[in-house]
Amino acid sequence: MPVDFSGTWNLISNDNFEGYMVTLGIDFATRKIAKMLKPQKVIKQDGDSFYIHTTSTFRDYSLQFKIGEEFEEDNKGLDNRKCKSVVTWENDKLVCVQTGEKKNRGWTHWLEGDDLHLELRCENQVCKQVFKRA
Ligand code: VLZ
Repeated sequence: MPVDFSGTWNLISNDNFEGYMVTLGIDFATRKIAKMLKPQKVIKQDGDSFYIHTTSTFRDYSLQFKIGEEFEEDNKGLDNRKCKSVVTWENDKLVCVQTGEKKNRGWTHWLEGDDLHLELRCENQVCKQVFKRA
């Protein structure tokens, strides 16, 4: 039985979100706002189906996918680049590969104790976020 990520999660730390956003080409003004945000994630996990909603006072981003099924991702409100994404289990980690213009793009979610961890990758940049249950 895989891990259950379901729940509402609040950001408590955010390392190198700046580097990640620079690599994605997010402009200076947007980065200045975005790095001050404390986004909340709402995750609904039902078997192989996932719904991940990241909300903030500035912008929201939502994603729906099934494990192993490739989908078109538009990254709307982020860098707006389209990519082909697929999410799989690697042991108890949820791993997304986002294939497109940017090399080495993707993310990994896992649980550590009571915390939700997220690593966001793009090219040579890694952003590390930690969330606690709301
Ligand atoms: O998360 O890809 O949980 O999509 C931040 C919104 C959303 C704030 C970051 C506005 C999305 C930023 C991170 C403006 C540039 C992400 C995945 C894993 C699901």
